[in-house]
Amino acid sequence: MITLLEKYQLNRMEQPPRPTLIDFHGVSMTKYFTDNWDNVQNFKARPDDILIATYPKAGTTWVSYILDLLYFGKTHPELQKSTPLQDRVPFLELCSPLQPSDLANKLPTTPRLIKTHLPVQFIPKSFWEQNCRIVYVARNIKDNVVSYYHFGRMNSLQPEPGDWSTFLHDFMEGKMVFGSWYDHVNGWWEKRQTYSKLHYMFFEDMIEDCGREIDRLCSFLGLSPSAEEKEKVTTGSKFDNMKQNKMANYSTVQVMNHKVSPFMRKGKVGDWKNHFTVAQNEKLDEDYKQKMKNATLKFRTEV
Ligand code: PPS
Repeated sequence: MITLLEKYQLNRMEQPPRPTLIDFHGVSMTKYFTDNWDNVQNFKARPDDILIATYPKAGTTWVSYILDLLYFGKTHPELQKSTPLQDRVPFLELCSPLQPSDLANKLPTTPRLIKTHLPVQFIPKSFWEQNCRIVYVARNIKDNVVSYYHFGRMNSLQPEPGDWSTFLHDFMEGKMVFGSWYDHVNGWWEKRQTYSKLHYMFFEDMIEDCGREIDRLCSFLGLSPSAEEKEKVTTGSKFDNMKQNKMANYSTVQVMNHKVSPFMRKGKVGDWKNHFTVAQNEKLDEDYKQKMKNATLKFRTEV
């Protein structure tokens, strides 16, 4: 049987209808991330799997590409030229013909790098049982919501974003795919206290000094790239280079309309200042104070 999305893919002029949000065990989701739930929950992680976890738009692609270069840049340079990043780093919970089925088990390389946006309580238990390494990337709320808004505009697998002020309101309410930003970043932060193989990193730190963050990643992963290899990773993963790189910029994904907003959009800290009104900024600061009250987790909205 042909699915709706396949039908729309056959006709490249059309896009699938926008999904609507559903309440899934208390978290807003869409069917594209829940339809395959039993398989997701039964996913068989391997001890050397590396999970890259983020709230959407926090720097998943950047860190995925860095890890891909670190692990396979030297051994499989041909893959980076021929295979889009989204096919080299499977999206754990994505259920759509955009991703070949059982992609993680068909990867030609190990360790497997696997991407997820799931909140910590939804992670399949095999990742914990196998004591897998997990890299979590978090981004300050203001730039995160701006990036998510533009992503909603350009990606027809996302619910209709509405206008900016509606989107911001919904975001504060947690009415977003993958739920509340607050719950996500805090949930993973708390997990870090009890699960030692979790490396929690920040988009802003990467912008400030990507080389330093790559060193920290390598030390977490037990990697020791040569100076030349590290230079290749640092250069290859620069925003402008990734933006030009068809294998890393999502230009091959049909449901994304890069003319509306490119996937590799700005890649900055502080773009929120071009979007928030003074009143919106005050409202978000107030919301933040309420919801992050006891958190030791600190973000920077400027670098
Ligand atoms: S997704 O769809 O959730 O996987 O998106 P994600 O990759 O997490 O986030 C996309 C944002 O990350 C920016 N990005 C980068 N910034 C700086 N340097 C590099 N190399 C880089 N790669 C991706 C990307 O531009 C999106 O942020 P915005 O603010 O929208 O530009």
